[in-house]
Amino acid sequence: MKNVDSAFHVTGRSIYLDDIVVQQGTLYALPYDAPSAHAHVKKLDLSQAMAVPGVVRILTYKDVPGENQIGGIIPDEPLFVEKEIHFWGMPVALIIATSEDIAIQARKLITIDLEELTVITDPREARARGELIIPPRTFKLGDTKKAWAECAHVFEGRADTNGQEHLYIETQGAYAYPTEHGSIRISSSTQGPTAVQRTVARVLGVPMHKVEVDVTRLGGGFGGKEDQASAWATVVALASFLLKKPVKLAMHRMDDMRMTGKRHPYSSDFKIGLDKDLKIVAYEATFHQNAGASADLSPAVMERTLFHATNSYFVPNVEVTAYCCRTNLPPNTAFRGFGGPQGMFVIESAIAKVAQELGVSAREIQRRNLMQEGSEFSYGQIAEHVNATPAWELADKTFDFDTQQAEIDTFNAKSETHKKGMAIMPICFGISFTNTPMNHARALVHVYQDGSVGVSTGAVEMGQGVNTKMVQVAAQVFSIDPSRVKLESTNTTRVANTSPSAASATADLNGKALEIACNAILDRIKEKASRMLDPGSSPGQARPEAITIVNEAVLNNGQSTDLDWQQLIHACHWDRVNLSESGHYATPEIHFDKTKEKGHPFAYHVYGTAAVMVTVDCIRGTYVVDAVKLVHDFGKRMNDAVDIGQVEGGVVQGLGWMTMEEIVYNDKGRLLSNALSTYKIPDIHSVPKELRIETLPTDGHPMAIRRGKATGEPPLMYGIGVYFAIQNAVIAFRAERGEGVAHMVYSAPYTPERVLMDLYG
Ligand code: LUZ
Ligand code: MOS
Repeated sequence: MKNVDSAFHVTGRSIYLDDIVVQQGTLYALPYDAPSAHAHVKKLDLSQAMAVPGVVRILTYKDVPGENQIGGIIPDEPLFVEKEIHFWGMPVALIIATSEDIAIQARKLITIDLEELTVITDPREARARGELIIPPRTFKLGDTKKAWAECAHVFEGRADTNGQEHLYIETQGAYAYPTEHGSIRISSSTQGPTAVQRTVARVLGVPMHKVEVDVTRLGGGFGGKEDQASAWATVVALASFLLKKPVKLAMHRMDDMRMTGKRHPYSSDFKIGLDKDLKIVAYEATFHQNAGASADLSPAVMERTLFHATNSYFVPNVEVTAYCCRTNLPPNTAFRGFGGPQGMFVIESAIAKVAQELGVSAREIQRRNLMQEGSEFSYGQIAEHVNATPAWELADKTFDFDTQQAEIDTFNAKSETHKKGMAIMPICFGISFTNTPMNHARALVHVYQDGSVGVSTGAVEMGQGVNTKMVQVAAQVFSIDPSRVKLESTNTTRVANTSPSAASATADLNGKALEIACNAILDRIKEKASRMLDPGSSPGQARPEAITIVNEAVLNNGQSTDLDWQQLIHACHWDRVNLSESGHYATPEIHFDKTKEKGHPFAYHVYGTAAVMVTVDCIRGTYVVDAVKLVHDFGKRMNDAVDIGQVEGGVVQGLGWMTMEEIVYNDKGRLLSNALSTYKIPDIHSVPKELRIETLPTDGHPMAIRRGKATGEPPLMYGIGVYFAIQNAVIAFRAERGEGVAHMVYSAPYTPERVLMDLYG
C-alpha cells in the first residue's frame, strides 16, 4: 500500500506546524539565548528591546508561575537561565512581539553582563573533574579479569565518535492558544505529546487536564523531538497563558542548530582478547558519553550503549562501563539508534584493530563470533530467533564476499591513485524502550454509522510512515478497504499518557493497541451479524464465531450472505451496538533489574548484514561509496515502500554520521558548525551508487506488529561499515608503500581531511 501521505506531501498540501492557519491577534515568540557556555549572569538589560514598537513582553524565569524546570529523567534543567548559564544557546528570555521581524530586531538590543566560568567540552575532562550526571554503570558477563590469561591475542585502543545534528527538515516549533477555564491548547512539532503536556503543566503550575497537545505530523524528528520539543512548546504555552493570546514559534535553522542538543559524542577505550581460533574471549570497554549541560535523555542513551556494546557477537566475558559526563554543551539527546551506534562502533573498531595487527580479515573475526541461538547477552537476555548467521550467510551467498574482495584486490593491484575497500557490517538491535515501564500504548477507534472508521493512537507521524501502517492494521483486522480508514491527529485528550514515538517501537506498541480495539469492535459486530443472519436465535444462542468478514462481505460459516460491512454497521448502530473502543497494549515478557543489570529488556532483536564497498581517491582523500548491499531482517514486511524507505534513509543517515557530518565547538563551547554552510549532510551524490536491499526470509516475530519487525533505527548502523571500508582502502594504500597501520586511530567522522592524514600520516 502507498504511504497515505505521499500525494499530499508531493503537492504541498500536508500540514506542518508552520502551515497551521493562525488566529487573529497571534503573537510571535523568539528566544534570546546565552552568548556563553558557562557564566554567572551579572546583569540582564531588556529595556532597549522592550522599547521597540511591537514588542509586547519579554519573559524570563521570573515569569514562570510553576517550576522553572523541564528535566525529564533528572530535574537538572532550568527552562530559562536563572543565575548561571550552563551552555551556549541556553534560553535566557523570550521575546513576544506582533511579528517575527520585530522580535528579531528586539533581540539584537538585549545586553547581558557575564562573569565567565571554566568551560568543559571534553567528556574525559568532565570525568576527571568528577562532573558525572549519574554514577557510572557496568554490564558484566563472565569474568574478563580471569579471561585475559586464556587469550592468545589481546589488543587495546581508543575509539571516538562525534555528535550528529538531527537536521529534521521542519525545525522545532509550537503554536499555543488559550481555551476556556484557564486551559491551553498547543500544536507542537513533538515526538512526545505527553512529554509536552507534562512539562507545560509543571511550568505553568496547572494540572495536566488543562493542557491539550495536538500533533498532526512532523517534518522529521530522528530523536531530536523526543524530549527537546518540550522546551519550545513550553515557552510558547507560557507566553500564551500569561498574555491570553495565541503565540507561535517556528525556529530559524541557525537558532535551532545552536540551541538544541544532538547525538552524543563518545570517547571510548577498549580491550579485546581472542583465542588462537579468533574467537573473542573477552571484551572490556569504557565509554565516556558527552552528555552536555544537563541530563535530558542521556542516562537512557548511555544504557542503550551498554546494551549494544557487543553488537551481533557473543562474547563470554564482558565488562563494559559507561560514564555520563556533564559538559558545557547543549544537552545532547536521543538520535536514531540512541547510543547503540556509539557502542557498536567501538567493538567494530576493536575487531578492525585485531584484523590489522594479526593480518587477518575483520570479516573472518566477525563471522566466527556471531550470536547463536541461546547465546547470552551481557545483560542476561537469552537470544532467541537469532538471525545473525542466517543474515550473514544469505548476504555472503547473494553478494559473494570472496569474489568482491578478489575484485577489489585486483583493482588495487592495478590502481596507484585510487584504492577500493570493503567492510562487512552485521547489526543486532534490541526493540523496546530499555525502560520497561514505557512500553505501553493506547488507541481509540470509532466506526461511524456509515461504515467509515476514525483511528487515533499515541503514534506520531514524523515521516516514518506509521500512519500508513496504522491504516493497514485497522483495514486488515476489519477486512475493509483502507480508504474507509482515517488517521486522526495525535491528541492528548483522545489518547492519553503516551510514550514518545521512539525506540523503533511505535508501530508495534500502537499497532497492537489498535488491533485490540478493532478486535473488540469486531466481536460485537459479529455478534450482531449472527443474530441478523439467524433471526430465530436469541443473543445467547447466536454463533458469532461462524461469522467472518472478508473484503467487506459478511460470511456465515464461510458462505456468502446478503450482508456487507456498510449494512452491518448501519444495523449495529440502530441496534445500539457500541461502535467505539479504546485498546491498551503493554509489551509482555520484558523486564529489567537495574540493581543487578540483568533481565530481558527487549521484545526481540533485529538483525542484518551489510557489505560496503568504497573507492578512495588517495591523492585527495575523497571517496565514493560504490555499494551498500545488505540482507535485512524485516520479519514479515508490512509495507514495502515504508520499510525499504526506512532502510534506505537509515543507511544514508548512518554514513553521513560516519563520514561527513562534523560538529565543531570551539574551546569556549561555541558551535562553529552552526549552519548548512559549515555542516555537511549527505545529499543525493552521497547516496551509495548501488544500494541493494534483500529480505531475510523468516516467519517474522509474534511480538512485532503483524509479524513485521521494527525498521526505524536498526538500518542506521549499516552506515558504520562505510567507515571501515574506507579504512580498508587506506590500509591497502599504505601497505603498498610498505607502511604499517598500527598508529591508526578510530575516530569518526572519517572526513577527507582525516583520510588524508591516515593515508600519509
Ligand atoms: N527512547 C527512550 C528511545 O526513552 N528509550 C529507549 O530505549 C529508546 N531507544 C531508542 C530511541 N529512543
Ligand atoms: Mo528515537 S532516537 O527513537 O526518538
